[in-house]
This record gives sequence, C-alpha cells and structure tokens, in this order.
Amino acid sequence: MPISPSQQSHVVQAVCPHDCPDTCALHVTVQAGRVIRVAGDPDHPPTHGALCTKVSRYAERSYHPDRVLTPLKRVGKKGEGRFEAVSWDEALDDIATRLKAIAAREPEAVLPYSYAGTMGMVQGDGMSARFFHRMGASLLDRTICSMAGGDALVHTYGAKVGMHVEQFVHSRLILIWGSNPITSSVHFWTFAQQAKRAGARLVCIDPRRTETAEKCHQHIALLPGTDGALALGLMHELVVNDWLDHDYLQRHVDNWPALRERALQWPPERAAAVCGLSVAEVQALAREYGNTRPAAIRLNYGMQRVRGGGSATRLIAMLPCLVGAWRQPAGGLLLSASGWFRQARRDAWMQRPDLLGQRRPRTLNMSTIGDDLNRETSRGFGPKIEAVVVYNSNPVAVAPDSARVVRGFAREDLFTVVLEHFLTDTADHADYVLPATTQLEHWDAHTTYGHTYAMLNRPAIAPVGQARSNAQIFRDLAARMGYTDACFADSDETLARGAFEPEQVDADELQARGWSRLKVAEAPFADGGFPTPDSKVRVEGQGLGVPDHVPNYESVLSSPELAARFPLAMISPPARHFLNSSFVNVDSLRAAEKEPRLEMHTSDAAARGITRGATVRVFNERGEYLCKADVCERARPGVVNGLGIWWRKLGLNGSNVNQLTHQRLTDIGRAPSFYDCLVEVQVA
Ligand SMILES: Nc1nc2c(c(=O)[nH]1)N[C@H]1C(S)=C(S)[C@@H](COP(=O)(O)OP(=O)(O)OC[C@H]3O[C@@H](n4cnc5c(=O)[nH]c(N)nc54)[C@H](O)[C@@H]3O)O[C@H]1N2
Ligand SMILES: Nc1nc2c(c(=O)[nH]1)N[C@H]1C(S)=C(S)[C@@H](COP(=O)(O)OP(=O)(O)OC[C@H]3O[C@@H](n4cnc5c(=O)[nH]c(N)nc54)[C@H](O)[C@@H]3O)O[C@H]1N2
Ligand code: SF4
Ligand SMILES: [Mo]
Repeated sequence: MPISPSQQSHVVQAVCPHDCPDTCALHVTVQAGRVIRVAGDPDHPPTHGALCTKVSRYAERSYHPDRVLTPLKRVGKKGEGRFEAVSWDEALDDIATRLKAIAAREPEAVLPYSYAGTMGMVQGDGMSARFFHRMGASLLDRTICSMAGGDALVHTYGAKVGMHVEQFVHSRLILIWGSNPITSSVHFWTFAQQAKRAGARLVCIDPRRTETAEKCHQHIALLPGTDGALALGLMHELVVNDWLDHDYLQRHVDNWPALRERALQWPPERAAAVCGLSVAEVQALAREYGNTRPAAIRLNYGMQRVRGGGSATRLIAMLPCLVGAWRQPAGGLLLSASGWFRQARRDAWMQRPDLLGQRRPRTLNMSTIGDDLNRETSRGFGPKIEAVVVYNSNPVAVAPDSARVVRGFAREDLFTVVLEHFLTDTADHADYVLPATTQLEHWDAHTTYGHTYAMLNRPAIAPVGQARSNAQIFRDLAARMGYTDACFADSDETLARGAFEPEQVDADELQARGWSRLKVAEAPFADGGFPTPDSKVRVEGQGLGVPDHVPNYESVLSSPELAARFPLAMISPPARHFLNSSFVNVDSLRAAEKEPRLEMHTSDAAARGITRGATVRVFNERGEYLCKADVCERARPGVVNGLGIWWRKLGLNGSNVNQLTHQRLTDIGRAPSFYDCLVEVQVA
C-alpha cells in the first residue's frame, strides 16, 4: 500500500533542554504531527546516539495526560491546587493589570524566579529578562546549583573552563569526585568506561556507594563536606614525596610557596581524621595521582553543596597544577566547560540590561526565597515581595528549608504566576498557571556545561493544547504592559538564531547539523595561558586568602552539641530516574524509584531498631520527613542518603527532603548547602 504523505515520518534536529552536563543532540521523529520517537543523534560525538532513560521517554512527558493545556486561575486556597480554566486574554489581562499596579508603585516588589527547567537561552532568560529589566523588577541571583564551585573555578582559573569530555577516553587515572555519572552524566560515564577497558584506573570519591562507585576500581567514602581536607592531605604527600611538576608550578601558578605552606599543615593523619578515612587511603591516592599520566579529575557539583564548597573546589582545582596534569589533553580537570562559550551577546543583546536605564534594582538570592518571601519592607531588604513570576523552576520542592518556602508561597497577599507544564508543588500555590510549551514545541539555542558544542533546537510539533512558549508569554505580557520597545517584537526563532557570537560559532554548521564545536585547543592549558589577567592559576587574591579546609555548619566534628541531638549527616543527591523534581510525575519513572527512600547503613539502622522497608521519620529542628528506610551498604556509617527530589504532594506525608535542609550559604558564591545537614531517624 502506498504511504500517504501524512503517514510519512520526518526527523527534526533538537536538543535535550534539561539541566544536565551532557546536553544531548536529539533526533525527534514526527509522524502526522505527533512525536513518535526521541532518540540520540549518532553523529554528535558527546551524545553518540544514546539518551538516558528519562529523555528517551520525553514524548511520554510532553503528551502526559496531566499536562496543563490552558491557562488556569485559582479557585481554591493557596496550595490546594484547585483551578478553573480561563482564556489567554482573561489571564494575561488580569496578570498585566496586577503587575502594572505594583510596578507603578514599587517595581522591585516584583520578583522573577527561574532556574534551569530548560537550559535554553531563549526560553530561559531571554525575552523574560528583557521583560523584567524593562519593568525594573528585582534581579535574581541564580545560585541554587553551582555557584560555590562555579565562582571558585572562576577565581582559580579565570573562567569555568576545563578538559574536553571526549579526552577522558585517553586518561590513565580518572578521579570521579563528587559525581555520580551513571545517574547524572551518563555520556561522560561511557567515556570513562572506554578508558577503563583500555586499562585506566577509576577512583570514585563520594560519601555514598553509588552505582558509579561500585563500578570503579576504588571507592573513597569520605564524610560529606571534607573534600578540601582530602585535597590538602593529597597535596601534603605530593610535596613531601616530591611528586611535583616544579616547572609548571613556577611558571603557571601565582603563589605556589603559600599553597605549599598550607599543604604542609595537612599531614595525611590530620586529613584522614577529618575525612573519616584511613591514613593509607590518603597516602595511596596521592601516590597514584602523583605517578600516573595522564591523570584526570571529573569533578561535579555534588561536593560543593556544603559550607566550604567553594574552598574545596579551589583546592581540588589546584591538584592538576601540582603534578602538571594539564600538559596532556587527557589530563587536568573538568567541572564545567560553560566558560568556553563567549557570552557577551547573550548578556547584552539577549537579556538587554540596558532597559534598566539608570535604575539599579536589588538582587535577591534564589536560595533564600524561604526567608525573603516572609520578610516585611525594611531598610536592608527593601520592599516586601508582592508578586512572584516563576518559570523553569519548582522552588516549593527544590529550595532549601521548605517549611518557610511553603509559608511564603501560601501568603494570601502574594500574587503568584507560574509558567509550567504540570501542576507542581509550586504551581499549586499560583494565582495563575500558564501552560508552557516543551522543547518539542519551541525554538531554542543552548550552550552547555559538560562539552563544547553550541546547539540549536528546532520545534518538532505545534504547541500541545493552548501552550505558548515562555518567550511568547513574556512577549504577550509586554504588549499588555505597554512596553513598545522594538526588542519585544523579536520572534523565538530570531532569538535562537542570534544567541551565539557569530565569530565563535559556525552558523552554517549549526544550521545544517544542529550543533557546532567551538574551537578550543585539545590541551588548552598545556603551557599555562589560563584566562586570568596574568594567565596564571590563582592561589589567592581578589579578596580571598590561601584556601584552607572549611568545616561544615553541621557535622559531628564542627557542631558537637547539635550532633548530640541529630547525629546523622544527611546528603540528598539525585535519584536516578528523576531530574531534580522533573519527571517525578511520569508514572514509569516514579515506578522505577518506587517510594521516597532514605539509605542507611546497617549499623545505624540496627542501633535504632530500623529494618529495611520500614517507614521512618527523618527529622531535625527544621521539620520532619517520612520515607522508607533502605538499609543497605550504599550508605556509610554516620551518613544517610535522602534521594531527591520528590514532589511534596507525591511523598508520604506531603513533604520532601528539603523540609530538613537549611538556608545557610556557602563560603563562596552564596549558594545553598543542601548536603551540610544533620538529622535523626526513628521508626515512624
Ligand atoms: N538523573 C539525574 N541527572 C541529573 C540530575 C538529577 O537530578 N537526576 N541533576 C542535574 C543537575 S541539576 C546537576 S547540577 C548535575 C550534577 O549534579 P550533582 O549534584 O553533581 O549530582 P551527581 O553527579 O549525582 O553527584 C552528586 C554526588 O556527590 C555526592 N556527594 C554528596 N556530598 C558530597 C561531598 O561532600 N563530597 C563528595 N566528594 N561527594 C559528595 C553524592 O553522594 C552524589 O553521588 O546533574 C544533573 N543530572
Ligand atoms: N535537597 C536537595 N535540593 C536540591 C538539590 C539537591 O541535590 N538536593 N539540587 C539542587 C539543584 S542542583 C538544582 S539545579 C535545583 C533545580 O531546581 P529547578 O531548576 O527548579 O529544577 P526542577 O525541579 O527540575 O524544576 C524545573 C521545572 O521547570 C519546568 N519546565 C521545564 N521546561 C520548561 C519550559 O520550557 N517552560 C516552563 N515554563 N517550565 C519548564 C519543569 O516542568 C519543572 O517543573 O534544585 C536544587 N535542590
Ligand atoms: S543524558 Fe542528560 S542531556 Fe542527555 S538526554 Fe539525558 S538528561 Fe538530557
Ligand atoms: Mo543543578
């Protein structure tokens, strides 16, 4: 039978929008206007034709029966999640009227709140940034994920730059540090496995015995928040055994003698005691790192979600300089590659801060939204927050210290608009929920933090239901606010195509393949040349002294009185089938995770009479969280792992792990310290 044109399928080049270092190139197969398959692009080197389980099911998420398909107006109480469908005109008119009235009096009383639900520049902070700049709304410091490590890396190397991920294939020793790539960066893991097959040694440095740790040759299960001490212990051994590249240190590091002096204060006995490791573990790791070439470190943000996360990152980032690992393409370190992308055009043209004119609004930290929503007008703070517009984020689930976040979003006098795909915990608190398109339905342009390809996303299908792209929604609101500047007429496609620096990204290749590799040397720092003013790696300066280990806010060693009541350290790393709080409502993925879980070591469970599968109450002064005990060897003694990030309403007692975390900030970057948290556990 002949195939009618409408039955023929075609493939659209797209990009995974999620907050994941891999930023995969997607092939989206469309038939009769419907997506029938989402697959990895076999030609894109970092993707190599494979996707993670979550995004291979992307169509399931886009066509999910619970998707918000019309604008919704609240009819119930805040948090109840009861809404009625309204027309776009009614919703936009009312929202614009409310925002206009506040902005006429006090524009800073309006707060945009967004993060990386999509990492695209267009549907992220493109048209939305123009809109809020034009209004003069409060600015948001987007600290929730990576700011401690990111700012530390910028301090040390001058930018968020590092090795090419493809080069790990050729490394002989790979330290996977604060990272669980089988869960959160599976394409890097493929490269690491290739290296392993070629004879490389893999060492995982993580308090939790993750799927990744299990498959490495060695697992170093340090206590949370002690990475800086471990790095110093390693440095000590590198110095006293003279496993150093003196030439590299002398030419490319600003003040090695000062760092050397610091390292000598950290003999392996001291480091091991702080880290909860054996002296032999520290010594053996130093011997390997000091004597294997090429040696590479895959650092990830898991280690910087503690008070001293910034200092620890600075210290670890120095290690490749001590041994001259940067001399080879397969040596060095990768935390983030995002700094390879020139961002002047994004910052100026895409976001248009010039629309602020002379105004200099305050900046609020997204990580302290719990406190800030509950603050009154005051001198230090400025005006009380009267309206929040949330897009690409689910703060009620993901921000620390949920009890206060919920109290803030429940304020009857707060006007809340949420642009979403689903009725998340945050959307439940909205006055209006506006249906947003997914990546299959809109244009976007992506930089990445795990590789060095610029990426272009094309829409594969028309918007589902009445959904509109974030950029379209802000364009529509701008029109109703009376913002007539020409930039509010730019289409999504214009924004996507204009996002990259023309001199840096090959527009023809981007157009033809959907991706284009930046021209970055294979061994970018073989002969120094770091993007600092003097091209040297920075040990100190810019207001920071020589780094040292900074103990946690909450730990047995640093806060013994608190630990007497709440003796277990809790970390809350990602569950494998969720992406932050995204996908928790996709049945097949939630089924894979079963129920909210707390992993506990056998000894800690036995001491509390807790058996596997028991419902437990995890608590501290900030609140309590019910979940199932998973008594297993993934947890080390003294540390429990509360896998994240469940939707509160899908949890056992309407809360999640962030009921227990606090809002205190990291030493560098003003980021949250989610993994710096003491708790106690009881049978519920
Ligand atoms: N499936 C899945 N993939 C994801 C995500 C997700 O939620 N789910 N999240 C995405 C996001 S937003 C990000 S930022 C990235 C990276 O996200 P990361 O937060 O870096 O996540 P992981 O790679 O899982 O690494 C965290 C690891 O660090 C460990 N860890 C916790 N505390 C410490 C510590 O003090 N020291 C050390 N050495 N290790 C510690 C945890 O046990 C965990 O195994 O992953 C992205 N990818
Ligand atoms: N306890 C604990 N808390 C954590 C972490 C942890 O490890 N432990 N990790 C932290 C980290 S690393 C991060 S990055 C944050 C993540 O926090 P968030 O960036 O808030 O991430 P998500 O929870 O995935 O929420 C993103 C939301 O954006 C929506 N979205 C996706 N695409 C679009 C779009 O195109 N338009 C609109 N309007 N909406 C869209 C999704 O439906 C989803 O509900 O959480 C942090 N919170
Ligand atoms: S591995 Fe990461 S970038 Fe690739 S499809 Fe999965 S979430 Fe997206
Ligand atoms: Mo993140």
